[in-house]
Amino acid sequence: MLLASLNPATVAAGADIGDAVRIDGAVLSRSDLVGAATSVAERIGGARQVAVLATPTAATVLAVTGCLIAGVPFVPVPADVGVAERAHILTDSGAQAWLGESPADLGGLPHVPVRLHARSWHRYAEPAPSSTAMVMYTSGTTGLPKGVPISRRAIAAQIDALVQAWQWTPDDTLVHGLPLFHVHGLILGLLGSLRVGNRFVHTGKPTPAGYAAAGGSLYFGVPTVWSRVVADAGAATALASARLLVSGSAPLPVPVFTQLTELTGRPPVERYGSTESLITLSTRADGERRPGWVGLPLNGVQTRLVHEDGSIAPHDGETIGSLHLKAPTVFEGYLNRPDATAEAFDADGWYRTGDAAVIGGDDMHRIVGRESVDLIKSGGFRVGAGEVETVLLGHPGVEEVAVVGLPDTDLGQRIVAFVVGDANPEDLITFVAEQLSVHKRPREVRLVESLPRNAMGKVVKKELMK
Ligand code: MLC
Ligand code: AMP
Repeated sequence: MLLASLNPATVAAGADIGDAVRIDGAVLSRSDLVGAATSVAERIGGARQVAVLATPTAATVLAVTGCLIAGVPFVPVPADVGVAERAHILTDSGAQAWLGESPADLGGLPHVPVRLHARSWHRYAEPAPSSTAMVMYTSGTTGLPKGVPISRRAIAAQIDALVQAWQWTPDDTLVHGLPLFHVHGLILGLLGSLRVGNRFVHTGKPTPAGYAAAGGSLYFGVPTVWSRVVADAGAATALASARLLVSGSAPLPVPVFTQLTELTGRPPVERYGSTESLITLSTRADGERRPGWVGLPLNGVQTRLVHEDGSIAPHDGETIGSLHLKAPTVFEGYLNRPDATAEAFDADGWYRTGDAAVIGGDDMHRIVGRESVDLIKSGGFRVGAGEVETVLLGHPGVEEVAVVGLPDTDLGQRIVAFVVGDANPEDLITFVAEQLSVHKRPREVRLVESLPRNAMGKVVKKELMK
C-alpha cells in the first residue's frame, strides 16, 4: 500500500496513534485519517481529475489522502495562486472540481468540500502502481508551467530510498512548514510520513520559532529556512535534540551549513532533486556530510556528466558537465507537451536535469548551478523568467522587460525585473502576484532607459546580472 500506515485493517486492529498529523491547530489520529479520507474517496470516486488548493490545513491533508485512496489523480494548486496561472492549471490539467479548500473564484468548476468529521470504513482496492497519483505543475525557462504526472510507483520508490538513506523510522517526528504543492513539502514530508508511519507536524510558516517549538526528530527545510534559523541562535540550539536536519530544493550556502553545525551539533543532510525526477542524490544519516556537496545517488539512481559536445565527462571531482540521470523516480513526460518531453530526455533515455555538476571519484556530487539563467530559484521556489516577463508585457505601462535572478543572502536568488516603460514598480509587483502567484512576484522592479542587447537584438541578461 502506498500510504502503508493508513491500512484500514491494521489501524482497526489497534495500530492507531492519536496524533499522526498536526496541522493548522488540528490533530488527526490514524483512524481519523482513514475514516475521513475514505469518506472523501467515496465522494469523488468517479472523478477523472480534481484540483486541490494546497493550503496547509487538515482539509488539504484529507483531500490528498482521499484521492490516493480512491485512485483519483489530483492537481495540487499553489495556495497563493493568481488568476492567469490558476486558469492555465485548470484548463491544462482538465480538473473537474475543486476538492477541499476552495479559492474565492472557482473558475467555473464545482466545489466539493471536505467534511472533517465524516467517516467511512469502505475498503478500497489499492490502485495500480503505474497509475498517476498527482499532476504537479512546475516552471520552465519560457511559457506557462508544465504538468508533471507523478506515478504511485515513483512516490513509493522515492520514500523507500529516503527511508534507507536517512534511517527514517516510525519513531521519528517529522516537522516542516513548507508548502504542500511541491515535492518537498507534499511528497517527502506529508506522504513520506503517511507511508513510514511517523508523526507529522506542519508548523504553518517555516519560522525558526515554529521549528524550535515543534520538538521533532527529523526536520525539512529549504536553505532560506536554515539561514533564518541560524540567525536566531535560541531557535537553532533548540534543534540540537533533533536527529536529522535536512536541506534541499536549492543550494545550501557553506556558511549556513557551518553555522547550523556549530549551533546544533548536527551537520545538515543535503539532498538534491526536482519535480521531474524527485529526489535522486543525498548524503546519508550514517555517512559523510560535506559542505557544498549534495551526496551520493539514492537506491536505483544512475548519474553521468556530459560535455556540450555530447562526450562523457570524467568523475574526477573537478570537471563540470551537464548532469543526466536515470532513476525509478523519473517522470515519463510532461502533460500535453510532447515537444518539451522530447527535449528533456536524450536518445538513450537519460533525463537532462538542466543543472551543471561535478562528480567525485567517491561518487559525491556537487551542483554547480543551473545551465539557464532563465530558471530562477527563489526561497526554494522554481520560477521561469519567461512566465514573469510574459505577464509584465501584458501590463499597459510595460514596453520591454527582462527578468533575472540576482544573488540574495535570504532567498538564494531574488527576482528582479528590468522594465522599459512608464509604470509604478509597486503596481507591477502586485500585478505579477495577482496573475501568477505571490511567490513569483519580483522583489524589485528597476525602470531603465533600454535593455542591453546583442547584435541579433537578443537581451544580454548576463549584463543585467553584473
Ligand atoms: C508581500 N505579500 C504579498 C505581496 N507582497 N502578497 C501579495 N502581493 C504582494 N505584492 C505577502 C504575502 O501575502 C505573504 O503574507 C507574505 O508576503 C509572503 O512573504 P514572502 O516574502 O513571499 O515569504 P517569505 O517569507 O520570503 O518566504 C520564504 C519561505 C518561502 C522560505 C517561507 O520561500 C517558502 O515557503 N519556500 C519553500 C519553497 C519550497 O518548498 N520549494 C520546494 C520545491 S520542490 P503572509 O501573511 O501570508 O505571510 C523541489 C524539489 C526538491 O525543489 O529538491 O525539494
Ligand atoms: P523543482 O522542480 O522546483 O524541484 O526544482 C528543481 C531544481 O532545484 C533542480 O534542478 C536544482 O536546480 C535545484 N535544486 C534542488 N535541490 C538542490 C540542492 N540541494 N542544491 C542545489 N540545487 C538544488
